Amino acid sequence: MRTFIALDLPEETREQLSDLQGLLRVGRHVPEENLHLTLSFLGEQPLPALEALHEVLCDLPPREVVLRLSGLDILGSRQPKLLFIRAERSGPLAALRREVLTAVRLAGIELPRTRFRPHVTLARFSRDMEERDAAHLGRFLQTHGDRALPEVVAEQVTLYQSVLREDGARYDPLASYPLVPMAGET
Ligand code: 2AM
Repeated sequence: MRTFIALDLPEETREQLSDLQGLLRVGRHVPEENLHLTLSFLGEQPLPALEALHEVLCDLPPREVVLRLSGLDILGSRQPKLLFIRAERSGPLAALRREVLTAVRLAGIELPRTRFRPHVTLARFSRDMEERDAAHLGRFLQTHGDRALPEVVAEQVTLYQSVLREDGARYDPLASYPLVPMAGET
C-alpha cells in the first residue's frame, strides 16, 4: 500500500489556500480536501508494517504545533514542477517530524534520509508549460509570492493511503492521531 504521514490543515487554512489557488489559472490544483503538509512519505509498505506503525503512532503525545504558512515558491526553476507555500520549520514542528520518523523506524520501516522542508503543495505542472502559462505563473508569484496566512494550531497527524489514478492521486485517511485534546475530553 502506498502511504504517507501528513499534518492535516485546519479547514480555515485549506479554504484560504483554495482561495489563493482560485487566482492561479494554470496547473493541476491540489483539491482543497487534499491539501496537507507531508511529514514522511513511506511509499509502498506491507500491511503488517503499517499495523505496527499505527500502534506506535497511537502513543504520539498531544502537543501544540503552531503552523505558520508564508511565502510561495516553485520547485524546478527552469521547468516548474510544483507550486508550494512554505511552512516555518519551528521547533515543535521539527520535533514532531523527528518523532514521526522514530515511529516509522520502530515499526521496522526503513526510509532514506531526507531533509525536512515543510511545505504545502498547491499545484503541479506538466512538463511542457506554454509560454503564456509560464508568464501567468510569473505574474502570480510576483503578486502573491509574499502571501502569509494567519497562524493556526495543527489538530492532527494522519496516516494516508495514496491511490494513484489517471486524474491525480486520491488520499484515503487510514487513521488519525490527535495533537490537541478531542472535543469532550478534559
Ligand atoms: P509534496 O508534499 O511535496 O506534495 C503524497 O504523495 C505526498 O507525499 C505528496 O504530498 C508528496 O509531496 C509527498 N512525497 C514526498 N516524497 C514523495 C515521493 N518520492 N513520491 C511521491 N510523493 C512524495
